[in-house]
Amino acid sequence: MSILKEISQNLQNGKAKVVKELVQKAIDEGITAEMILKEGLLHGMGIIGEKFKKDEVYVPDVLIAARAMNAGSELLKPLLAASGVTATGKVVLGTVAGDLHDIGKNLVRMMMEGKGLEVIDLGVDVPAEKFIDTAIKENAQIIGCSALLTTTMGEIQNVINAAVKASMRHKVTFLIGGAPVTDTFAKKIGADIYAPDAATAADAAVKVCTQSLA
Ligand code: B1M
Repeated sequence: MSILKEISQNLQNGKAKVVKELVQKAIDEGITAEMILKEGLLHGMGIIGEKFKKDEVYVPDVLIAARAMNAGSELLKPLLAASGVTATGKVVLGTVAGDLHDIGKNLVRMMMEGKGLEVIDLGVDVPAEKFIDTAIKENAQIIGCSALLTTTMGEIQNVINAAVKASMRHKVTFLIGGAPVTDTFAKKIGADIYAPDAATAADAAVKVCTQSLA
């Protein structure tokens, strides 16, 4: 079995320690961080997602797989960070209220930090007001909202509404993403940018921060 397949398999089995060791081994063998992420970690997470949908695995199985995913991706952080691009800017990032999914958000943070941006990560289940209060206090250029559930994606609209209420909507760019989120949805709720993946989110954030400096 190839090392990437082994990473995927052990992630599905929730073996965080083994996943970490295998990720380190793959790095030492010269496999790129992008490949380890896509064909090892995300591949395994995708299979877990499919099984979860079909009721073949349950919440605890998904949770331990998620832990293994986070353990493995932490090792990739410095490598994904070595992008050569250095930007300045501040992003307030979080998963919206009612939503506990953080793997995608963590990848967005890693990619943004890799490009030199300062990311204030508010974590998961973040109330709308917390996004706004933090963005005001930190003078952030971007508010990034992640949502993974069809039942929580509407919360992004509440964050935008809270920005309008606080008379600071014009001061920030809303960058949004997450599996159920689409460009059409972003336009409908008045968000500025929809990014389908972490790399696109980081590139878009750099563009916004570069423009706001000019
Ligand atoms: Co959840 N869950 N989950 N879950 N879970 C999904 C999302 C689901 C699709 C599974 C399924 O049924 N197939 C389904 C949602 C259905 C729907 O709403 N349509 C679901 C459900 C139903 C639930 C619960 C309700 C289950 C229950 O309790 N009965 C529950 C809800 C809890 C809550 O949040 N209140 C629940 C719980 C959980 C766990 C806690 C067990 C765990 C999360 C652990 C954690 O995150 N620490 C979990 C997981 C892991 C998943 C799946 C399997 C994997 C999600 C993931 O991490 N994917 C997921 C199934 C799936 O997606 N295939 C599922 C990998 C990650 C890299 O992708 O987050 O999409 P993703 O991020 C992508 C892009 O979306 C984008 O970039 C990333 C890629 O580069 N992106 C952004 C994300 N955020 C962005 C922000 C941006 C820009 C881009 O800008 C700011």
